[in-house]
Amino acid sequence: MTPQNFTIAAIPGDGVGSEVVDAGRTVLDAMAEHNGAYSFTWEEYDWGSDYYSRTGLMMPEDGLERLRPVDAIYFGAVGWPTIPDHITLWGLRIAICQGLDQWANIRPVNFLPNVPSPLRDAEKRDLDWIVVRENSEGEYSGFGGRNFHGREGLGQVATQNAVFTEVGCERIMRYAFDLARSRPRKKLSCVTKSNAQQHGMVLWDDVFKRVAAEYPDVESDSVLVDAMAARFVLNPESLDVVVASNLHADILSDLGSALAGSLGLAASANLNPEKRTPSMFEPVHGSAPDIAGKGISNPVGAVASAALMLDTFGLAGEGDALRASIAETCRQGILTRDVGGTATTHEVTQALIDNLAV
Ligand code: GGG
Repeated sequence: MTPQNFTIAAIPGDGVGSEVVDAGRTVLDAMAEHNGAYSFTWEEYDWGSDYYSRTGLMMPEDGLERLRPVDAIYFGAVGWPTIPDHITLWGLRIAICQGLDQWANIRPVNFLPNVPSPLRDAEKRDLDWIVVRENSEGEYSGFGGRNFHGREGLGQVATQNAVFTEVGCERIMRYAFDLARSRPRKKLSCVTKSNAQQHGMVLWDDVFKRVAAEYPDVESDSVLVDAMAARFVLNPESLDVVVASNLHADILSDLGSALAGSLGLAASANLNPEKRTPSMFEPVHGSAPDIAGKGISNPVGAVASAALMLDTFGLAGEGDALRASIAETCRQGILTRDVGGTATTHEVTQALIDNLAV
């Protein structure tokens, strides 16, 4: 039988991005070779901060058109100290997410064996939740401006507008409710700040209430973002699916992965759920310039993101096998420094391959 082939655009980006994307590719290729029923064709793109230094752009003008035909995008990280972060982020990661309408960003918070957590007795508690990030608008609308350069008196004025559309709110709410419905506990918490932000966040709340009425089998509540941050720490057992705006979810998911032990473990998927465009899979962490090039970055976030990619290819059994291998590798204590171990990126990657058979 001819293996089913998937074309994947690899964009390592900056810093540790190339180390963790290499690790993920090595693991995926090993799986394909072992299985034989599927294969991967990789297209490599050198877009990112080095590309910007050479061309003045983070990716070429026709970058999105080049990505459109692939089955998925596998992304590393973006950001480098010599270039302002808003240029690198908007020039690459956000350009792809918004340009390809990857409007749902899912970020599971996974607690793994042997990984020290700041939460007391985390390993004995049943902790497993998933942050759903609205990924197309909100505080990341890009609207605003900076005026009055050099003005006497008040000086410059900057505005940064958050934009919430009814369609944008509704599609992410429905996505999150469907996800909650598919999970055993069937719970959803919607994060808001409508007490202070009396336009966009009130629309967000109104849409949440309207959609919630269609899902009587899902237990749902609405929680202020500040209270939700406290709940992540004080009552994480109460969490199942957490849906939040672009900025709130970005912050809360970093808190979640820190509670799980390290940002280096956290996976994410930027999805176009209608499958009109390719989705993009990337670790939650950034480019980590302080450890880039040392061979000690944690490949688990990138490899767990690859497992999410296998799920969307319809190879869910393979995604589960990869997640099992991650858990087994941690159980064996093969961990990078960020999670208290001494293993290198390469050693963890090799263990992830070896443990696929366990
Ligand atoms: N792999 C994720 C990544 O590179 N993130 C860089 C970053 O600064 N992200 C902030 C954001 O997306 O809001």
